[in-house]
Amino acid sequence: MARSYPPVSLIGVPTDIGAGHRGASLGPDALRIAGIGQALAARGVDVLDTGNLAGPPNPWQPPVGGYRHLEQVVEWNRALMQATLAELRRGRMPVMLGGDHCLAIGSIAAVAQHCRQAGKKLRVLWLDAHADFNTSEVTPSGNVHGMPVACLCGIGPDALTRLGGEGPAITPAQVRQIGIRSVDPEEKRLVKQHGLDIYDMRYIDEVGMKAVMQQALEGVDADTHLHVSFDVDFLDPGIAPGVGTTVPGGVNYREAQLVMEMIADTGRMGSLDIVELNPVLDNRNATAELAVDLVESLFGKSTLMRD
Ligand code: NNH
Ligand code: MN
Ligand code: MN
Ligand code: MN
Repeated sequence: MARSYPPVSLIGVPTDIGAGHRGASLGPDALRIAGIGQALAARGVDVLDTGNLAGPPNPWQPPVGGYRHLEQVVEWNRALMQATLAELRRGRMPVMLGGDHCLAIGSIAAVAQHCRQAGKKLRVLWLDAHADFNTSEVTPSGNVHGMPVACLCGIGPDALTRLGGEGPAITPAQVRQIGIRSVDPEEKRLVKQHGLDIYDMRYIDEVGMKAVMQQALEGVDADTHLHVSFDVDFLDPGIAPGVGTTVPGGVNYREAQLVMEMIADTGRMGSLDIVELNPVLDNRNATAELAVDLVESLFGKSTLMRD
């Protein structure tokens, strides 16, 4: 059955401040060039491109106290939190065009605040090869794109854990991670300690993506706001080479489509990050085009008579 979607605001977040490779800052334009705006409009969505946020340049420095570029990461995320809140408050669905995954700290801090005010339950679907639950003590790189889930759960520097006010934005119980296949040794200990709900690639192989998604979406109801944080390295590098941190053995094309289609079927997606796309490493924008194809499915495009 055809579903109608709320109006969408695209928010460009041209930063690679939290990443280990330069180039994710070009992601927003690569997604535009791949036709993300036109694809949504063709789905009947009222789509507004709000342009790119501004933020500090990448100083490309080694870590200080376990973080690279913390000050700049905070500045980008403050700006994004305000922009995301503004779109939510005027009744539009924010779609973040990243940018590296540190930007999910700002987007989800805003979404969490909005949900608290609106009395909605927040569920975060984290589609990624990585758990992104590192801390300054255990990070192998100092790159903050490996830390956003921990920061959102209150584990990290005050400037990031309190972005949206007092107290953590979310609890681990609100998060479902899918596609995971690279977790650093000490990060493993932390995700176990905090009870993160992880559907890793082995589990996907064993039970299949349909069962995984049914479990990850269990309990999503009319009062739920679903935030989808789509790290493009979730996908197998064979189909999605344009990311900084490829990990073999990722989600294939059909599995990815099913993930997006089952999210669309809930009708509850309220916000979306598209992150880690790195056009410098891509093959003629193929990864951006694939991301747009999958976003169409998130907005209900399907084969035959289902849409
Ligand atoms: N776990 C590694 C780190 O913290 C890599 C993180 N890279 C990502 N995360 N792309 O999604 O440095
Ligand atoms: Mn990530
Ligand atoms: Mn990743
Ligand atoms: Mn599609």
